[in-house]
Amino acid sequence: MSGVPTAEQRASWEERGFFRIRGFATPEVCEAMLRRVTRIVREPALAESVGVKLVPESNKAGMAVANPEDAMSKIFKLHRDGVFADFAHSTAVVDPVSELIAPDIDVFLSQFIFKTAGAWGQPWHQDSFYFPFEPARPVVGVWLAVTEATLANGCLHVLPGSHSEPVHTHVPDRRPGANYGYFEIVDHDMAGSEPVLMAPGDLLVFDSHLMHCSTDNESQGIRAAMVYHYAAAGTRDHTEEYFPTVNDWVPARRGGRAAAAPLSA
Ligand SMILES: O=C(O)CCC(=O)C(=O)O
Repeated sequence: MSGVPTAEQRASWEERGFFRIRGFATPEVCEAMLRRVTRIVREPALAESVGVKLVPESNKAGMAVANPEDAMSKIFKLHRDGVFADFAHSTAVVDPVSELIAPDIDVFLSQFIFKTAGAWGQPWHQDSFYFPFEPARPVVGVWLAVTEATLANGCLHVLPGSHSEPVHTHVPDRRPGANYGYFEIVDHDMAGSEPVLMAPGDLLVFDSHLMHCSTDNESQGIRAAMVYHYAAAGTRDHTEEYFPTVNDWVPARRGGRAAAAPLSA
């Protein structure tokens, strides 16, 4: 998408730490993503061949559900697979993201978030807490609304301007039964936060120091999102020294153009 980021988006990036692109992905792409993850969750052999990591929704453990995906929180490591790889390596994504990072970038993390009815939100955090990298930044996240994101179904909330903060102390999510890997910031006033309401296909581009959270899904439907993270090629990743890692560094842009997506499993 040429002309992105626009001057207005660039100003929002500098001052607020994020910008939004309305109608970025087509309904067909969103539907294809949802169809594919549903197959992956229902077919263990497929999940294994794609090499994903499945993370169940902790607060639904042991609950009887109609379909396996109803109890699934996230699927990591999708960015080598079909529609997910195509999106991650598209010129429309990597060109604007490279303008925020460097000409040569890698996609190193991807996750599909199901957020089905009753799923809990993720508490206030900065993604860079999970990214002990050299150089530490810039790291850019892109959050694609696969379905609508509303106040009722657990949209994201962001604290504009918080990207200029260092990474704060994060403590394990204090809710009994909280999801695997959830940590939260408890030493910062989030009073200036705002919800990010999204239509299917809208994209949020955000700085990895931006404080953000999501609320519980109190609706009867799904609030699905596909999230990718990008950093400069050649970044040294120390995650393994701190956490079990699901990072998988794949070239996304080289020599001034989008790098080809790896062949799917
Ligand atoms: O989509 C959500 O509910 C939370 C996502 C999030 O906070 C993240 O990807 O860092």
